Amino acid sequence: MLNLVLFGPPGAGKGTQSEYLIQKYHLVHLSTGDLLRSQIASGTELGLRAKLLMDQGLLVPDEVVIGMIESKLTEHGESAAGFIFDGFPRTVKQAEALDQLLAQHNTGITTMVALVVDQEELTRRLLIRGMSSGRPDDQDEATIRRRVTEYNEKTAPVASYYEQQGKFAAINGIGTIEEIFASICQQIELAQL
Ligand code: B4P
Repeated sequence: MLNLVLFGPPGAGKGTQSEYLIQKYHLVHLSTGDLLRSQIASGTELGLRAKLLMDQGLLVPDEVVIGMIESKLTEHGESAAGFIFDGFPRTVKQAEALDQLLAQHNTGITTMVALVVDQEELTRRLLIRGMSSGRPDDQDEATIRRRVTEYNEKTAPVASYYEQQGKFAAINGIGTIEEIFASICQQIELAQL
């Protein structure tokens, strides 16, 4: 099984690259951002609570996202060729929970690939997306800054968690989508040797 964590700050290109990776490796795409937005669109209680936090650029509580991932892993079970985790884990607690969940399915993370993009470029990308996506968290610089602060404080330590396990690679997230995709594939192939 190939289980990939795609990592990086908001707007680094995780969702964009996931679309290419699922085509090539036939992985199940698990994006906690997409799962939460679908709860919001359905008007569930979970979605309403998550929206209050997401619109402010804050992370949703660990138990909520871990619960969503747990049910998706159960749903796809052993039938999947592997999973691409996009936007998850975003805290060390989520990373520990993911290891435990995957162990229950007799598997584990193959590698984490981190997309490195500077804050100026992130802000530029998110503001451009905000003009057409209608996503409230992409609309203004203050909210984007809060998302980057959340990332630096709570999410960045997740990289060390995988580094200590020897499962971490950082690549340049600036360039064409094709160039970045090629670098990610190279890292996946190295991890599978
Ligand atoms: P996410 O949905 O995960 O969103 P993201 O970090 O904004 O996006 P991503 O990195 O995927 O960027 P994309 O490819 O779209 O999270 C949203 C919110 O949900 C969080 O703030 C949090 O509140 C909540 N949440 C989600 N998961 C959670 C968790 N595990 N725990 C707690 N809370 C959680 O790219 C962005 C833009 O850049 C696009 O417009 C794209 O076209 C452009 N782009 C991509 N690659 C490019 C390139 N190479 N060059 C130029 N532009 C590029």
